[in-house]
Amino acid sequence: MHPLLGDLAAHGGKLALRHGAGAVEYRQLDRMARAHAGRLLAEGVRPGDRVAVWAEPEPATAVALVGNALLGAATVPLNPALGDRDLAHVLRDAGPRLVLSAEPARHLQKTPGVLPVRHDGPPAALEPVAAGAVGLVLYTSGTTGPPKGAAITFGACAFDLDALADAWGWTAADQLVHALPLFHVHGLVLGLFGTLRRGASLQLLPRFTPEAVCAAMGDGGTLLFAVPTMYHRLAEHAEAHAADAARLARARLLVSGSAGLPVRENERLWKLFGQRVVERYGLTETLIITAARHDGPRTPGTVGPPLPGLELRLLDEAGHPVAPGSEALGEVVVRGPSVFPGYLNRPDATAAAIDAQGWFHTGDIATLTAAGEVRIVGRKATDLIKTAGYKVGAGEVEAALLEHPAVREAAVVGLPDEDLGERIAAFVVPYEGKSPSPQELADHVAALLAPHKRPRLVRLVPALPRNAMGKVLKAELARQA
Ligand code: MLC
Ligand code: AMP
Repeated sequence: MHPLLGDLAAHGGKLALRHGAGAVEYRQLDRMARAHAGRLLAEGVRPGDRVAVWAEPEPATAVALVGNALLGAATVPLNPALGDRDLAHVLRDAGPRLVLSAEPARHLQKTPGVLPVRHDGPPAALEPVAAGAVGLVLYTSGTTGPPKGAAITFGACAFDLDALADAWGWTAADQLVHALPLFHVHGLVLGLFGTLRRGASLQLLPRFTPEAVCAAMGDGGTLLFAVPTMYHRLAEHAEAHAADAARLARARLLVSGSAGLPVRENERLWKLFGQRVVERYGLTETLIITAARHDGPRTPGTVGPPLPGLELRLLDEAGHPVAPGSEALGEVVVRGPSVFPGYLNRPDATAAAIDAQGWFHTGDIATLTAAGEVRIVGRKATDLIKTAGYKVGAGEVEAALLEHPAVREAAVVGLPDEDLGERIAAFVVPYEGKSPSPQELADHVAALLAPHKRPRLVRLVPALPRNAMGKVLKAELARQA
């Protein structure tokens, strides 16, 4: 039995995955994934090796992700829109044995050795995989420097998914509507692996649009996982399309996460869909650590209680746990089976995040209600931005801007945004005689890093406001904007 995926073939002819008109049954998925694993073995890949996969939202990608897991290889999923600088960093840092893609022609220029996903050979007989083996390396941004590769074990995923299944009454009868990227925890661990661990079904959409999500919910979908930006766009759409609002209203459960859902938006969704969206909270490094229950209170503005089996505390500035119901602020720290073992090649960053007692320090600031629900109110680091559910470091965007020949200085902040939660704004001091256009600078960042890291607002300024020590006053910039 695989520690994360169990025995896929045991689900027989049950629908695993739909994509457009295509459908894949569990026994087909199992056979294709084992054929993929056999092909990896033939290419010299061994359990424990890393294999990169361009994460196109396609069935062949799912086959590669599942097949890698069955073999015990660690998948390094790549955002199909990844820019040159971030891609080079990930490939250098992770050192994958192979780079695979469902659409290799699309990535040939950036990864010349990329191989097509193939699953037409004989299925491999595979060795047992340990629960403690690393199954994923997921790249996540910090305040400065390039993204860090978080190592995630199969066992951590299994623990987390079982806790969530209990919280949400998630069973084999559910059909998840999936329009999230397959290269982060939300879409990959919860959406894809979560569905397969339950023996449930998935509708994999080629991209998020409100129309496509509503149509899929009306076509057998029972469960929706989405980020607040998606719920915002669904609300806008549903207000103008009553039939689609009714399709979402019939959902068994609507779940939001990866960023805070504003209370006002939550109320709007309640009015539109007649049910409260269920919120949950987590990080790449810890997986999901709190969740509202399907049969419990869904208090707007809170992300539910800690999942059973995890220890969670809020530490005040003196390092003392705050009491539930006290309204006192504290940093969320967490310990338990879903916490990652560390960042790849970064013992320094791992030691900074996990203390000697094994507590992972999230950097998120929260309060605890008297009922033990967590209310996230902010973040310790102002240089981390959450935009459309993606974490972006101000430092990485500033570094990319400084590589543009017209940019002398740059400062990046997150501004409040109704749709994105936070919008990346860049303040740029150009070299004398230069006046790069906002579009040019946004394109430059998108090409180096990724489109979601591009600034949505660029302002050319003669100088950056600084304090006596020379430090840029980012709060002042945000106020000006
Ligand atoms: C625009 N585009 C550009 C561009 N300007 N591309 C390159 N250069 C430029 N200068 C393109 C974009 O690539 C995209 O293209 C299109 O324009 C629209 O871009 P957008 O408005 O930025 O976003 P959109 O495609 O509308 O997507 C919105 C979204 C997406 C909500 C669907 O942001 C999303 O999927 N977010 C989810 C993030 C997520 O899963 N986070 C989980 C992290 S895990 P094209 O071709 O693509 O249309 C985690 C843990 C936890 O946080 O708790 O879950
Ligand atoms: P990532 O590193 O991309 O996994 O992002 C993790 C961060 O997303 C957390 O540290 C939080 O700041 C934020 N986050 C995730 N879920 C929620 C939520 N439900 N409410 C508020 N913030 C969230």
